[in-house]
Order: sequence, then C-alpha cells, then structure tokens
Amino acid sequence: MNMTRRQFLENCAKVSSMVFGSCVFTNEIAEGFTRLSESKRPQLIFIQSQCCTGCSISATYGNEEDFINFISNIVRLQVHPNLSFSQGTDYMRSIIEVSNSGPFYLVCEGSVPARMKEACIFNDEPMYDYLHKLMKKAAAVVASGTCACYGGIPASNQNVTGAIPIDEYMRRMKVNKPLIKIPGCPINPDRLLGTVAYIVATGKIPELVKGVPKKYYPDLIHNQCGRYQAFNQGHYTKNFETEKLNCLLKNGCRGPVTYSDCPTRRWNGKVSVCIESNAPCIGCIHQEFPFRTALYLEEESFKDLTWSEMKKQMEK
Ligand code: FSX
Ligand code: SF4
Repeated sequence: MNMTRRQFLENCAKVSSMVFGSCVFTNEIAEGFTRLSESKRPQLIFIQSQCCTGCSISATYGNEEDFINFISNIVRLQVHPNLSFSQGTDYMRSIIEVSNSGPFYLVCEGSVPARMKEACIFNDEPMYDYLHKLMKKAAAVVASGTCACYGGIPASNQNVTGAIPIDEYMRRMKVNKPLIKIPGCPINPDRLLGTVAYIVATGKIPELVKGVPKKYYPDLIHNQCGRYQAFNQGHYTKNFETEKLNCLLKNGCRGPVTYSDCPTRRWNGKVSVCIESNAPCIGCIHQEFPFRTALYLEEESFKDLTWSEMKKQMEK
C-alpha cells in the first residue's frame, strides 16, 4: 500500500497514541518505521491452541481500520488460522516456509493441553509436541489472551485436559525466547497491535511488570473507575433498570482486584467499557479468571467482611 507522507505520519501518530496514550512519540515511531523498508517488515505468525478464537475476532473487528493498517504497513501477516485461505497440508506448508525463511514473531493464542494431548492436534501431531519447535525459531513470543497467559477458561475447574499457559509450556520445553503477555478474555486490540508495533518500531521489548506491558495494565480498574465517587459514598446498584451510575461492587464487580487501563483505553473503537455499560467487571484480565467462585459474586458472599477480606474473596 502506497502512502503519502501525511498519511504515513498520521499512522505513526495513531500507533504512538495506541502504545503510549499520547502522540509525543510520533517521531520515534516514524523513525523506526522509516528504517524498515518494505522487504524488512517483520513477519508475523498466529497460532491457536485451546481457545475460542475470541482474541483474533477482537483484534480484527475491534477497530478494523487499525488492523488493516497494522497488516498493511507494520508487519507482514504471513499465517493466521482464521484469515488464511489455505487449509490442511497447504496451510502447514505456509507455516514451514515462513518459519524457515527468516525472523518472525509468534503470537500464541490459547493454553496448551499437557495431559490430554490429543485435545489439540496440529498437523497430525499434538500441539504440545509441535509448538516448541516453532517457538525456538521465533524472534519473540507474544501470549495473546488470558488462556495463553494464565490458562484461562480451558484450565478452569477440573482442567481435564491439563491446560497450561504459554510461560509454563516454554519452561517445560526449555524455550528461551522473550515472552510478552497480553491478558484479557478477549484481548483489547490496542494492546496486541500496539505491543507488536512497539517492538517492530523500536526493536525493544516494552517495560513489563510480571510479564505484562506496564503501559496497558498500570493500576487497578477500581482506582480509575468513573463510579469511584459512588463507591466512596456507599451508593450501590440494587436495580439495574433504574440505577445506571451506582457502584457495582455488590453485584460482583472485580474492578478492585484487576489491573488494567480499561476505563481510559475503552473498547470497540473507544465506544464504551463494561462498567460504563452497567455491567460489573468480571476480571477477565485477572490471573485467576474465570475464578473458582461464581463469575458474578452475590452480595451475600461479602457479608460482614472487611475490605481486604472482600478483595481476597474476589480473587478466589
Ligand atoms: Fe481465551 Fe483467546 Fe478468551 Fe477466547 O485467543 S482469552 S477463551 S476470548 O480466544 O484465548
Ligand atoms: Fe470499583 Fe467496580 Fe465500584 Fe467501579 S463499579 S468503583 S471498579 S467496585
């Protein structure tokens, strides 16, 4: 895709605000992309283990224009299970060709079944036995979504398949590559596209806290919430029909234990965010998601608890 200089700088400003929340780094991003000639745009492979595909749907549909810009100007998206026309052996051939042709970044979605290995088969081979070979050729690995980062829904309850997250899998298979985790069920497109764009443009890994980019998960949702005043004043929602601005704590909101910039980054092209739509935060970014207790905690489960006991209850 050919771009005018103005379009190029507009795109750099978009990436800058996506990654940093402001346009102040537009020049740095522009320099990075200028260094990358068309032929050097890094290759990207997506691969999916146990997941619902929601993360890819979120990345591609969340803000379609950003995704098209991302695959047209920032990376060369070579293989994606939902976007590739090829199937079966042709699809496998594309993965082999790309992975042998030079450096690539690997985006892993989903957790890996370590006990019931046949739960996820790839090219007639359990994903558990195949994935590490691909990882060892990658420049860096991005774990996209809560399943890939922490096990998520496939690892919940009795975890019959023995699903493990990508970091645990890499440890077991002795894969020593940089790993960046982007939790969320599903991921917010900004966080995935922004992280990869940052690595591509600067050649650096963003600042991480417990493996996740600090920029996207800086503080508890509760501390940034638009309903914090209602919480302070003890105005809690009892009737969803008539009360649309009250605190959702007693409806099971997990904002007090979940680190994310959701309140400011927002979703669906910045249209809204769960709490603003009057839905309690379900903590989909939390390490324990989907939790052993009910997804929406009842007011009863908080009865007579102190604030710190309540928070412990939310993390179970
Ligand atoms: Fe898991 Fe993502 Fe939730 Fe689904 O890739 S984080 S179930 S939205 O698809 O893995
Ligand atoms: Fe905190 Fe949730 Fe209430 Fe917001 S709605 S103030 S995140 S408990």
